[in-house]
Amino acid sequence: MNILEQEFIKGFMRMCSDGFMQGWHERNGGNLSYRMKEQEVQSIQSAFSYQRAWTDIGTEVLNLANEYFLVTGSGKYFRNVELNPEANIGIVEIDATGTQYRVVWGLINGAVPTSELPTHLMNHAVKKMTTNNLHRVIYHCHTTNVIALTFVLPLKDEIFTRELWEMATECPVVFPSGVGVVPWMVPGGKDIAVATSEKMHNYDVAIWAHHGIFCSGIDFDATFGLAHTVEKSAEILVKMLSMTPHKLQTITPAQFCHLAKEFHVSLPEKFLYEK
Ligand code: 2HA
Ligand code: ZN
Repeated sequence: MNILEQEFIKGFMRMCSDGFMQGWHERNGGNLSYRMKEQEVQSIQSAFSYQRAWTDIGTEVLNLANEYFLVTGSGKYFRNVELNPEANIGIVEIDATGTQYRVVWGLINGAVPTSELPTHLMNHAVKKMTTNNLHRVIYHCHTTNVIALTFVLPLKDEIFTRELWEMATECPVVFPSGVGVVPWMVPGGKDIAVATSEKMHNYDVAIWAHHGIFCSGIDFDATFGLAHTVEKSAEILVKMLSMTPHKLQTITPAQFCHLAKEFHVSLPEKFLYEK
């Protein structure tokens, strides 16, 4: 059995390359994690090594106890993942208390998981609970146009959601619950992990002001597609604002309601305010 032949590893690596090609992963920017299925763990567990030390996560994720995650490495470049997976990504096991992890495969030469591990794991913990175990992918990327917008739009969930929805008809269908906005915070620790995971109770997308986005989804396609849709919409908004600060016409709340009915999605009232 070859670990690198596993479908979930191939999907993970393809997503890293796709994100790099979008321009969202300059240098070591961004990180990705995947919560493995039990049968995926079983099928490759014989190749795991349990020699490496347990390390504090820096937060507690009790409902992820004993689970395994495929993660990108700290300081590693997305563009290098496909070239040398064992050096740039790895599998970590969470201990029985949900407070420690250890590397069981990959991340060779003493490499460690992403500096955003606390946010990834706290988001997984929330999504495992709120999606009835369905969501498995958490993705962080430095999406250029979303970041640009965090300098000119008020950092409010209602405003970002509504502006992004208005820029492309498919947006309310792709992210009907909306997007959350986390104000600027120091990355890489528990505080930003707590703030982000609070947003993940309501949304599948959390924007980090002046930094990037976090997305959650059931698989690599859905999660990458979500980031792609949000960033495309942000790009249209940046273009529109570059032409004029005023829209001559847009999609109205009544039209969003019509769309929601036809596409069988429910859109929270708080985003359908009259301007
Ligand atoms: O460098 O993106 O947020 C990795 C990051 C930290
Ligand atoms: Zn980042």
